[in-house]
Amino acid sequence: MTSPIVRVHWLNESRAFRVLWLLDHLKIDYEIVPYKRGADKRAPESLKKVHPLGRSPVLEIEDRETGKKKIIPESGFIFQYVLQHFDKSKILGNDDPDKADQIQYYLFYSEGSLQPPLMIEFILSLAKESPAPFPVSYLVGKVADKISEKYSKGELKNQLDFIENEISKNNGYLVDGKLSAADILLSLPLQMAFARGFAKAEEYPNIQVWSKNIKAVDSFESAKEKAEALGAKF
Ligand SMILES: N[C@@H](CCC(=O)N[C@@H](CS)C(=O)NCC(=O)O)C(=O)O
Repeated sequence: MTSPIVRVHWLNESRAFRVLWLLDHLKIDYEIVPYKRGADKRAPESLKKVHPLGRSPVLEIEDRETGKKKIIPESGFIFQYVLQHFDKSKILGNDDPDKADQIQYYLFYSEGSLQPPLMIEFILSLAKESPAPFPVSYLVGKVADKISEKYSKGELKNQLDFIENEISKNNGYLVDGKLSAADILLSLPLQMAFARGFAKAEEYPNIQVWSKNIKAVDSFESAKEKAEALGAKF
């Protein structure tokens, strides 16, 4: 059986970089279909031709013999699909069923639990930065701070404390003391939490070391080069 054509619908400054990293780590040949965000930061309409939601990443698998295409949206689902179909020797999965379940858990956890408070913090920061005359700017700032204080800041802390502890219990990684799909998927939201100033790096030393260590692999560099060739900034 011939291997299918694998295409990544990649949007700049998005969650899609992780899919390149995942595929590079598994040494899977793939094509990149690039999309560029507009001035409004949204994806171009052409992405909706791939999947109606018009979001990236989307993985496309094309059977070379029949031409039949399968469209796989949603980062966690893409990771699950790739592990199931392209990682038979469990390079980024795990032979131990309990450990494999833990990896699966993180594939759901990323968008289900970690991204929501991060997204709220991000929207609140945009609201605070948006130009508005006084006293509107003052009131918006007050309301944003209140929502952050009552919900998203505490919830983000809850999530980061959990991850910090898991990394310490699992010898520097999320599962089984070695790089897995879980680490690659969580790399982006955890990096964002600190880069956007929603959490202080010095309060999470294990996450900082983890973040550096997981990127010390050839697959990160090769994926980065591919993304940079398309204009990505790191
Ligand atoms: N839950 C989805 C989220 C996909 C998503 O929102 N992607 C963003 C980039 S990180 C996007 O395509 N944004 C473009 C837009 O909103 O127009 C996933 O994990 O893949």
